[in-house]
Amino acid sequence: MKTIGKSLSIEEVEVAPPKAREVRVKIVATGICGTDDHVLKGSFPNVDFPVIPGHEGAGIVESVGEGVTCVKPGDKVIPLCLPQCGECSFCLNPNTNCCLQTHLYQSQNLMPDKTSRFTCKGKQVYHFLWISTFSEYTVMPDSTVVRIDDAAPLDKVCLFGCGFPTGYGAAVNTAKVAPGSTCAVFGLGGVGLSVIMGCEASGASQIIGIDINKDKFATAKDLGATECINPQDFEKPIQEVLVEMTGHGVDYAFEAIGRVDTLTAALASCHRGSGVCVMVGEPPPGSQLSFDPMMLFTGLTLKGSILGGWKMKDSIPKLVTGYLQKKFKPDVLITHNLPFSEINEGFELLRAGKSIKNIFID
Ligand code: COD
Ligand code: ZN
Ligand code: ZN
Repeated sequence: MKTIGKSLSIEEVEVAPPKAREVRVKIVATGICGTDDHVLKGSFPNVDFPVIPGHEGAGIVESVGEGVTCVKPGDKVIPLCLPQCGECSFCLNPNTNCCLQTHLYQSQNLMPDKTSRFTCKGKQVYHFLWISTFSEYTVMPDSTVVRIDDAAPLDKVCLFGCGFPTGYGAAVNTAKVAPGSTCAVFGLGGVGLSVIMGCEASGASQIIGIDINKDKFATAKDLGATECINPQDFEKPIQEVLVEMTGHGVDYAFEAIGRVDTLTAALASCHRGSGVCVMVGEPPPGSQLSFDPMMLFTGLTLKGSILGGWKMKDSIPKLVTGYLQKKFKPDVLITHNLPFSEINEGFELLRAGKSIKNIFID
């Protein structure tokens, strides 16, 4: 549980039974995503405290409320940090995965009936993105949970709740990286490394990883990066270095850090006639992007990608099945397996750049 200004504390929390169209899940494994750290730092918009964060988990359905037909007790499931209600105009639009129930359009700090299922010492505790995976039991609407293959190892496939599909999908869905192309990936955390996996799977011939932490380079190269560079090693701006390395700029640039300066650099490193820049990270609330509009005039494209463009209910089970068929290797991202009691140590490791993905098991 998190109260603003403090690290996480582990508390006894009462978790009420699911109401109609809600599901109570026993979380078996959860990862930490960079966004959870944004919540702890207070830089994720519209979070109410005290809150139970966590949005990259996997578990087993414990009970279901009235009217739930998509899952039943005993099913292995992944909670979805991006809902797919299946009914709103966004869900019916094949060109977006951003359901109107996401936190971008309505608060997900309380259940849809505006009450909480969490109580601690008699006081209400808030939900995070409706799924709060840093909890032994958690309740979520049925639009934010999906059944996965019974054979799926939950301590691995929890990564399909956010980090892996976010990065991989940015390359294969949002950018649609073409074979033989050149790519630059800014930020080599769990998300950026998953972008590299997507570029590699798409047949890119040059994949350049960019990070200020050189310790990330070896994994990036294992996953398909052809070169890795640290902007601090150059006198000139990194976009100029990338343009020189590729002739006229990269075909695709991905920003997976969540900063405006690196987004501007990613944009400027793209091929001016045909490059595609994909914004994967979320810059701090209230920030503004400033660039010469002539950059777009000759054909450069700037796009955003949330959760890799996947409609999550439709796609996550298929991705998990693909993992069981050895089509993806997100396990490479798991650097630490820790007991849940060490969750704060996990955040310390992430902030110190010593871990990529920490997985917590009950
Ligand atoms: N230049 C180069 N690299 C940098 C810089 C810099 N100025 N600053 C930091 N980095 C590197 C770090 O060394 C690190 O390796 C990497 O950037 C960031 O990695 P992590 O491990 O901290 O973060 P991830 O990969 O787990 O997550 C990154 C996101 C950008 C996706 C995340 O923080 C974010 O912005 N999330 C919100 C976007 C969203 O909605 N995502 C989907 C749901 S969470
Ligand atoms: Zn995330
Ligand atoms: Zn919807």
